[in-house]
Amino acid sequence: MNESNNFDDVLSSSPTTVISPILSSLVFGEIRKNERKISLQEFCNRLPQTISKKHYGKCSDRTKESDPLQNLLTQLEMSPKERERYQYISSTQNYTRNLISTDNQTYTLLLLCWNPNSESPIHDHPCDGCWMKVIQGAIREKRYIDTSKTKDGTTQKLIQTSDKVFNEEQVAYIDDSIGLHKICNEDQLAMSIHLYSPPIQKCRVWLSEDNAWNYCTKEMTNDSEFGVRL
Ligand code: CSS
Ligand code: FE2
Repeated sequence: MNESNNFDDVLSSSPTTVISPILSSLVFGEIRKNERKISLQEFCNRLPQTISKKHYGKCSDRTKESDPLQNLLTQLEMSPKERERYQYISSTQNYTRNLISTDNQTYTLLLLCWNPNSESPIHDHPCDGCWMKVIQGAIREKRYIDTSKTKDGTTQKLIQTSDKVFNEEQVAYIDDSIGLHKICNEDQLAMSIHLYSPPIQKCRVWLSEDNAWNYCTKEMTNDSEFGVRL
């Protein structure tokens, strides 16, 4: 089902024949929330078109539910079998990175498995965007801004701007124009799907929020690819 078909469905199922633009967008939003769930297979089939420049531009507000990629991620429901294939867990790491799909050009899709009481360092995202959907447990995201970059920034510290818990099914979005973040799992094993566009090979990590200049570059490595442990 593509976007225009969805919209046709909404219009044809509406009891009114004339819908104002504002009303139609509200109706559309409501219907989108209730859209049917899609398997990982269908998600991967629809991803290239949804992400392609032709259908997706910077004009979309990616922080909103109406964002085409947020919307597609919201619909995703991995079956236990689909999850089983990618959920490689390692007790010796904070989290594992498990590659599900990539075209090596426009996107990378990963399943991250977070051990209990684990966290990532504060890091950036040298790509146009990072979408995250929690599929098991709860993920806490702390966001920061680097004040050493702003004209009046005098402290040279990272300043925490938000602290939010994302529960199962919730989708988050971040890019470097929004800030840096750190992901924490304070409870049982958690899992999240991460979509990076374009793919990222490295990022900057900070060991402390006290010094914005104290960062290093880290190569991103996968722990499994397409269901095969590396
Ligand atoms: N960026 C981290 C996960 S938090 S978005 C990573 O890909 O390893
Ligand atoms: Fe991140």
